[in-house]
Amino acid sequence: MIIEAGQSKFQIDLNRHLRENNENPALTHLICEISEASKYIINSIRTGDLGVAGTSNLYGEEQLALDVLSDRILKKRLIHSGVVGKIASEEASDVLTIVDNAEHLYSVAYDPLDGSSLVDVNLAVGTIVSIFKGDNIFQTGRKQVAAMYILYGPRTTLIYSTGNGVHEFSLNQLMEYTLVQENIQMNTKANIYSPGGLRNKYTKGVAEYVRHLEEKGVKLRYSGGFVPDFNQVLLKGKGIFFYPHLKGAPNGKLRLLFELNPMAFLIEQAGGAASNGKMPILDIVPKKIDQREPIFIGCKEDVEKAEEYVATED
Ligand code: AFP
Repeated sequence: MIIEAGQSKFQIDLNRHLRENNENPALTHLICEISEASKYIINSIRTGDLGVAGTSNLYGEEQLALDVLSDRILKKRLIHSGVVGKIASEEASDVLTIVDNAEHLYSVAYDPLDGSSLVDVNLAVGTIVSIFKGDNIFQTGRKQVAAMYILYGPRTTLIYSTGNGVHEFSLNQLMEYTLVQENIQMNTKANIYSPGGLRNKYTKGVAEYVRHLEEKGVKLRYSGGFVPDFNQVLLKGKGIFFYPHLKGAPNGKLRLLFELNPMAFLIEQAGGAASNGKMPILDIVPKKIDQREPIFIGCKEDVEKAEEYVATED
């Protein structure tokens, strides 16, 4: 990245960062359009109706008005971007085709407001986006050309990667995303862990893994929001998040297309790892839009250790 004399790198906005890293102009436009949509989502969170929308998504979860509103905001931006051929939203049951035979365009899978049930208790939530080239949204996560998330917390921050490192931006008072740090890298070992799911539903291997972490003095940090919990693991660089397979729920809770693929892309770009307990998340071939997978994501050594404990269950 070229920094003009006297120019602090921290005044670099998202668009300029993408351009100066010679990203594809259409992909740059798409990522910037998503960042623009996030500003309207912020507004709906800060001022929106927290009431229930009355509809439900394909998981049978009642859609909060904010889920529906955020989905509408993002979908509209993607449809009018001119560079998107297919859309899959965590809030919809089918893939939406905008342009037929769109090999030259992008396909986008997204969770418009992950953790929306936390908004009414004022906890942090986020938007998660996965981007593929072409019109096949059921490719393995390793084929993503970009992944990003926006975290609506005390600060609004945006993290993206196009396969050339992981970079963090913060929204300033002028509503511009300006660079905070580049090429975020994970450490090898965790000192925090973020365990999802009911503990009394943990299988033997996972329960023993938790005991192993606690005996190492690893501290528990869990908010119930995947985006803030993952962001803490990534930015502290010393953590592991897991929402494992459970007794009665062998695939865990989190969705492969909308939550796990983008975060797995980011963590591997940052030198970490993401596994379903048996194989890398990014190598899983999606079979259906609402596919769930167990997830262990964070420091490479801790993910490998989790796989060892899970293997004892076979
Ligand atoms: P919602 O989007 O339905 O609020 O679920 C959020 C989430 O999928 C993810 O953000 C959290 O990591 C996970 O649920 C928390 O699940 P538990 O409430 O079972 O811990």
